[in-house]
Amino acid sequence: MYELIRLDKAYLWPPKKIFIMKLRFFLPAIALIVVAACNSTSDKKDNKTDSTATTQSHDSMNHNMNHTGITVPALPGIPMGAKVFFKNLKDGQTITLPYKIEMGSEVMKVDTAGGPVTEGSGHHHLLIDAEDFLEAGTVVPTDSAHVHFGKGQTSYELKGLKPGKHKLVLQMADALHRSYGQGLTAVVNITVK
Ligand SMILES: [Cu+2]
Repeated sequence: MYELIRLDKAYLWPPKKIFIMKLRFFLPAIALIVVAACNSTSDKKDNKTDSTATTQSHDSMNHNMNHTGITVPALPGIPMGAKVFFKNLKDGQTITLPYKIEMGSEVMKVDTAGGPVTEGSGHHHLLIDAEDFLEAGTVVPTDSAHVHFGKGQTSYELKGLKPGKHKLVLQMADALHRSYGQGLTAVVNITVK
């Protein structure tokens, strides 16, 4: 018995072994720190996502959307030949306000917002001096530069723009106000007299 303990002590005693033992405790400690750091980073990411989600659901509320957050259908693809266009606005046109803009579409059916997400249907949005298009899947913001036509409107009386050059973009989105992307946009640069 005594021999065994002695052997054991002898085995552990050389400083080399102690160093290895220290290392064995030290490494998990480093691993823990790394893990903790990673977690705090992903926490920050989560917070960011959460705040976006809150903004989106706030937008949703503005549009009387019955968004439960449980099942979100995928954004439908754009059918062949589908397009949107300004019926009575051409690039470079000069207009006098108020001006009744007519919004057209081919293949895509114009529907109300908030209903079921249906392929080949959506509603118009007018982007005033804003983006050229909104990435597919991006929820169209609700502000003075982003007008939703969630009741399925196909015309809009444009007014309140200062004289000068302006960019108007027609952007179609699905029932959940998610942009169909650049494929369903029309851009005109106009001058207001
Ligand atoms: Cu919308």
